[in-house]
Amino acid sequence: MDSPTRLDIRHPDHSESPTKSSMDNLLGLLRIRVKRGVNLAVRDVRSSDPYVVVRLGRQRLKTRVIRKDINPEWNEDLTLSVSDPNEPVHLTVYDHDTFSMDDKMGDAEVDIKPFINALKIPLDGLPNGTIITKILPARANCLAEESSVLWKDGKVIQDICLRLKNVECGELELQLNWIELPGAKGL
Ligand SMILES: [Ca+2]
Repeated sequence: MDSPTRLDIRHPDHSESPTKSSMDNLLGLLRIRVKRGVNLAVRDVRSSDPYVVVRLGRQRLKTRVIRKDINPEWNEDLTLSVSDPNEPVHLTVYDHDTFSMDDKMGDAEVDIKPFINALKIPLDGLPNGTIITKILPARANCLAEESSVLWKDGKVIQDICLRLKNVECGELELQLNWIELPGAKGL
């Protein structure tokens, strides 16, 4: 039989570029203000040199090291791109050491769903400081105290105080902000 040779022809036009597809899934940017640590664990002789590593999916960002302070004030903004609101943000505190491996000073997760859901509600015209959602501390989250999602200065923010796990002591204070991205899928 005279059958033509089948060729496996790939059509490059049909394959999406990774840049485009990741942009299609992008909801926007989550800006985490890492404000301060409170009563963090001692990992050197009398103090620690703490910094915070923030992870979301494959993204990993960190604050600067603050020397010899277990009540450090970072007030540093770390910005992550969000594609899946069900994915929690992981935070780990480390003690920087010059001549050995950095020691862990606890970790925590943040569920960003309540914050993302609040962003979908039309809020224009609400009085400044209106509380949209409150999240209570529970066994399933790492909250040290009640956390509020607020309408403040024309935007949605969430203040969070985390109790660090896998460590003897320490809390971490954060604030969540949202940045809409032109060209992204959005909420
Ligand atoms: Ca150290």
